[in-house]
Amino acid sequence: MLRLFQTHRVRQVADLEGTWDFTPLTGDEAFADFAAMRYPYRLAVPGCWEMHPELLTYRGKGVYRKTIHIARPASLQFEFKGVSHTAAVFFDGEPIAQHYNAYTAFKGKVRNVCAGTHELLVVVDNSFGEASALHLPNDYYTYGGIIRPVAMETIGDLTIEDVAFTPAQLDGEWQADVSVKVANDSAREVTVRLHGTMERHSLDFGSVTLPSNGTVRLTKTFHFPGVDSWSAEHPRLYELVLELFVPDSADPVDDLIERVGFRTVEALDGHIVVNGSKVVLKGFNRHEDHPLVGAAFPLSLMVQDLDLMADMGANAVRTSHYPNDERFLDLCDERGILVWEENHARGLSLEQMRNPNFIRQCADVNREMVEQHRNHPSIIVWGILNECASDTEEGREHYARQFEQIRGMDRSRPLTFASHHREREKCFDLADIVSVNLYPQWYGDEDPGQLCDAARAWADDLGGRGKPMIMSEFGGDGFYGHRSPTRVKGTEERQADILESNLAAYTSRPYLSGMLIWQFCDCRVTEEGPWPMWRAQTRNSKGIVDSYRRPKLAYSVVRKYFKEK
Ligand code: ADA
Repeated sequence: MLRLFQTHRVRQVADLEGTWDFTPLTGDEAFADFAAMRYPYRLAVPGCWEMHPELLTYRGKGVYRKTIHIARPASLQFEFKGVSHTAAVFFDGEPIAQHYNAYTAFKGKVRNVCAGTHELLVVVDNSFGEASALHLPNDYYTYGGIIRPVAMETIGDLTIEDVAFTPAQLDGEWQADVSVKVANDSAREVTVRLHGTMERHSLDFGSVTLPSNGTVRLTKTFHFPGVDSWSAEHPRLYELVLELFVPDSADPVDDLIERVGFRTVEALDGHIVVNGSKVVLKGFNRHEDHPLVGAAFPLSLMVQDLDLMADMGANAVRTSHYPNDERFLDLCDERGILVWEENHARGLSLEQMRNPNFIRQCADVNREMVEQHRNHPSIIVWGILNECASDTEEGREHYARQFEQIRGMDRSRPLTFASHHREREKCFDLADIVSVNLYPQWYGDEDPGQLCDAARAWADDLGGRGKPMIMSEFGGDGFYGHRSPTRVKGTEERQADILESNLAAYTSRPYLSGMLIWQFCDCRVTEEGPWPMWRAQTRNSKGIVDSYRRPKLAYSVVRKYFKEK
């Protein structure tokens, strides 16, 4: 399943979910060898190759192969929702797309494909090294494979490429800027008409002449009297249907359907304000990780995660530390879960930020995250660069550049980053929301309430005065089933104690705009690098549920503070 709603009615879309041929590569093979190679595995797509008993810890390159049958001559567009972490895509031997980063989508087009049988090859690489500035040995696992869905679309020369929907409220009435990119892939100029509908509202963009092999962006502000707002309590969604016409034809040549909601977000007077009302985020940091599927989540497990969070009374999730699967965001839209979506970077030192690919790879993931996910009303905060070198002048330049890039694309959401630098932080002034990762009673003995007050004071002194503040990470390890009346570190009892004291402190501090527990579920960590030495079982065990989603003792503590208080 690609999304939770149908994104096209005119354009034909096929989901390429299934089993694909696969072979690992030693790295010495030339592309010419691929056709003659043996493909000894049939792996699930979406899926992670680590789910196969012979590939449990395989890191390197591999080729996925899929045979495609086309009944009539057509132009095709393939959309890969996520390949971990580098992909090169070939159609009948011709390169059609290349992409780095597991957590954002990319497309490749093939024009004028004849009827018959064709071959799609995807060379996937999850290796670490200088070429990869963001995927590196870390406190989560970089899996290998085609981890999110693949769509095959039949397209004509004229297409609707994307839409950006930005709602605003004026004198109590909703309006929205709707910006649509249309493309002409033919060698001649074409005049087209773009029209949209949203329930009883008609959105007329008028006509435009598209240059040959060119694109045009049409932007208009529309008024939507009488629509309902989207909120956590009433997450009302609307389908925005866009259709493209050529003159003298009532049948659209292409379409795009997006699901949108009407809501505003501001960082105002020290609070996060959604539709004019103050909100306090109570929720979790969550890695997309599960022992049964790795990072390739089926809908059922996404639903289960959100059901468990709801059972504990959470209203928010942070997509630590990368953009999430669109279907998870669709679910958050439907359920009124408030989302902090984050770009992909965790704990990079200044030296790692000096990787020659860092700036470009961050710019790409920021652009793709915003362009691909901006229409989700559930996303109320964009985050960047978790726990990187924001305590240095050189690091600050990266934070400033990335905030500027994101603001250049989307001014409708506040921006933040999670800092662990305490009073050495240099970037609070750049963000709209101050967020701090502190682990009182786990990595130190401090009292959570006193530390939180101290953090507010540092933030005030360091450029964050008047900005909302979120406790973006806190918690401690608890090994599922490890119980002891000694309550020593690592027991479920001790973890529950840590959650109890932290939540008691944060829920009673009205200046806080959020508290996000580290973390929702236990997750696998990389076996290379320093992490296995620091993480028993090569697992970060701070989950409130274990990796199989079995509740630990802390579950009922969280439930008490989020749901019952
Ligand atoms: C950090 C980091 C998380 C995780 C956590 C921990 O704050 O942002 O990814 O590593 O610490 O468990 O120590």
